Amino acid sequence: MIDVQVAAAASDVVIGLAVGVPIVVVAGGIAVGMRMRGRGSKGRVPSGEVASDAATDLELSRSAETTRIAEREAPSREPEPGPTPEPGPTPEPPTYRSRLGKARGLLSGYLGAVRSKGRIDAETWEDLEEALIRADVGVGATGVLLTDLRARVMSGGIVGPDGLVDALRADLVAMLSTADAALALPGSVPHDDTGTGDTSVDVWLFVGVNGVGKTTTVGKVANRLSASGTKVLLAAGDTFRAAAGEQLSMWASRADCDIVRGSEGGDPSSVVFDAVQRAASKGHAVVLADTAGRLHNKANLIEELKKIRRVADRPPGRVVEVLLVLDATTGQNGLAQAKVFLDAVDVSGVVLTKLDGTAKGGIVVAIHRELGLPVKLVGLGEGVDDLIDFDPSAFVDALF
Ligand SMILES: Nc1nc2c(ncn2[C@@H]2O[C@H](COP(=O)(O)OP(=O)(O)OP(=O)(O)O)[C@@H](O)[C@H]2O)c(=O)[nH]1
Ligand SMILES: [Mg+2]
Repeated sequence: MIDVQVAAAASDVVIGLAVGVPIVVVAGGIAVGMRMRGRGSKGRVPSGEVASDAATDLELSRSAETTRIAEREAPSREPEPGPTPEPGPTPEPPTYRSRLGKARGLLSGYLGAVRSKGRIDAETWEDLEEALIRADVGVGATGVLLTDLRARVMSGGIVGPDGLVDALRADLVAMLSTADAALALPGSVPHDDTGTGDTSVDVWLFVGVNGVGKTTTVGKVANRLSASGTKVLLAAGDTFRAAAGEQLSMWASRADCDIVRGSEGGDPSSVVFDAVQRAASKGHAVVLADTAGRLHNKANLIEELKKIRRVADRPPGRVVEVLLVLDATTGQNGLAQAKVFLDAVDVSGVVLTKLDGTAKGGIVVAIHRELGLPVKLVGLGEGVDDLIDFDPSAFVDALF
């Protein structure tokens, strides 16, 4: 981490010292240590870019100020046995199979009943329909799946209950494999770090209603990109809630990346604008922009998102991902919310969070079918590593 609270000179963006200082204090020695580690981590910055990473006088004075405050405050703290521990690493990497227990539990009852019969009869179809509807696959997709399966049973293409369950599994995988779920990762579009040519900065926007997991997802993505050597800058575009910037700062520390914050109630577009400018001048490959999930009314929210997107797309910025974050536990209700966002910003994909805590895993199918959007990432827990790429086969296998 280089400068946890940085803001460029634009009018209403200020350094988040008021909130940042307690973080520095709480983080104690870690904060200073990580800052130093960040300054020394040029190994992950492409060569030839050293000059662009040199701190300006203004930043140095800000950094020094932050450090001074941390040192001044330090003695007043209660003695602690050591630095505040960061959340421990996830014991084992998340897998669909290990985290989709609830969804599998729901389906396995029905599928077990189907399999245990020696034949396919009316009850078989009722069981399958109920299973898919209860898993939130949606009425439309359930109808399509069952119509296809019935036809194949009638024509003799599917024989017996086991064959039927296998065919359903294959159909689901096929249905989920149609959309392009590849992320526009930094490097997939050329980025010139020399500062002489293309200095464009990739911007990812994270949108969605409040509480779905936007900020958490930004943190997880930042951690992943940062760990793979990408220089990431976070933009705290949720200026609506006082705690939002603070929450993102914690993630910036955890992911060892920089953050630009604005003042509470400030213009989020300015925050994103400043983040892009800073990224261009400092050689960050990507800006991950958090946004507010709630404003005074829906029209405000939509207008704000449109503006953020417009501003983020202004050179040197270019919006390469607009990820709609949806909470799987809300099931079909989430789809209605989603449509509002689709109308406002050109969404490139979905991040489906909290799949670990729901039996409604089938919502993935409904998203593909009804929103016409690929699910690109899936949240399988609250930890920093609990985000994985969407994999249709692994996902469906974990349900059966
Ligand atoms: N179990 C589980 N919890 C998650 C997941 N992703 C996020 N959460 C939790 O969901 C809650 C809300 O997450 P936030 O990231 O604050 O949501 P947000 O969309 O930024 O919310 P607002 O800022 O209020 O709009 C937090 O308690 C997260 O830990 C996930 O994949 N699984
Ligand atoms: Mg948030």
